[in-house]
Amino acid sequence: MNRIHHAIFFALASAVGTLASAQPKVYDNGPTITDPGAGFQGADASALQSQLGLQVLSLGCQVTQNNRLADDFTIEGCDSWLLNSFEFLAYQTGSGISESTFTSANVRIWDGEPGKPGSKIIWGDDKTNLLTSSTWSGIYRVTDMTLTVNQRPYFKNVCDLGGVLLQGPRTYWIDWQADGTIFSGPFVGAVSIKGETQKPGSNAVQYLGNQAQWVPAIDTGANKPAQDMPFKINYEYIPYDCYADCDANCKLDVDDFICFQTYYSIGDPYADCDGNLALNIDDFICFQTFFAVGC
Ligand SMILES: [Ca+2]
Ligand SMILES: [Ca+2]
Ligand SMILES: [Ca+2]
Repeated sequence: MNRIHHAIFFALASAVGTLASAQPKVYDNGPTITDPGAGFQGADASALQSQLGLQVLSLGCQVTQNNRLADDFTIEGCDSWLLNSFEFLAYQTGSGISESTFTSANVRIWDGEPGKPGSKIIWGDDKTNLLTSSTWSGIYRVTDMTLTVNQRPYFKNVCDLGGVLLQGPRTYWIDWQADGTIFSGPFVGAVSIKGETQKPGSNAVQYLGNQAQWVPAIDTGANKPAQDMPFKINYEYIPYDCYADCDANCKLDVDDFICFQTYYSIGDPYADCDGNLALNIDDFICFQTFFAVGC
């Protein structure tokens, strides 16, 4: 809990101070390159590791089939993320690398796992094209038996999220689909880690348009390991800084008044809201002011 609040009380500048402390960050859901530089003409290879028993080269997220991919990310504590953009790798078989064939992508954000009771979409839709760029990633999707095949060039597709503000503590899900000028795909291979059949804790899901349901994104090979999908989120990290949230539970309610009174009664410096080194009625007024401003 931040108790250094006195200086900003009279300016009531806490909201401004919070935004000023935002830091650019990248959430990366996992690697794709298994064999750096071992692909076609020295490109990086993202190989399906068939020698480990894996069988699924990629999963579809085709607009034309109404297939989608979804995976989760977690915001810890009471901190907030201001989401700027979403990046995903995908390929269309046989596209070449000189020019992207991708034409559109749509993205949604959920407050829980898609398809589960109680989960709902809190941002985005399945229509709006958010694709702002699509560039050759330098990575080919291949198998470990065919490392230098150049038929599946991964493109890095960037989608504008326009500053969605999400608060922790919560696990959110993001789902996406894409379209392009080639009939095949778009396809995405799972997060790939050399020597491993899965990223620990993998739990991605795929929406199958022809079944109208979400299903686990598992590999059908040995032991059917669950998979995660590669994606990145570029965001501004906004640390939580809220004096009035006395009990630090990420929200303001009557319990925070009780908490303040408790600190006041024991003479804790926290209760010296106006910072004049004395505890009196002015500190109650000060606290009420912070509370009214909110977090
Ligand atoms: Ca996951
Ligand atoms: Ca609280
Ligand atoms: Ca005081």
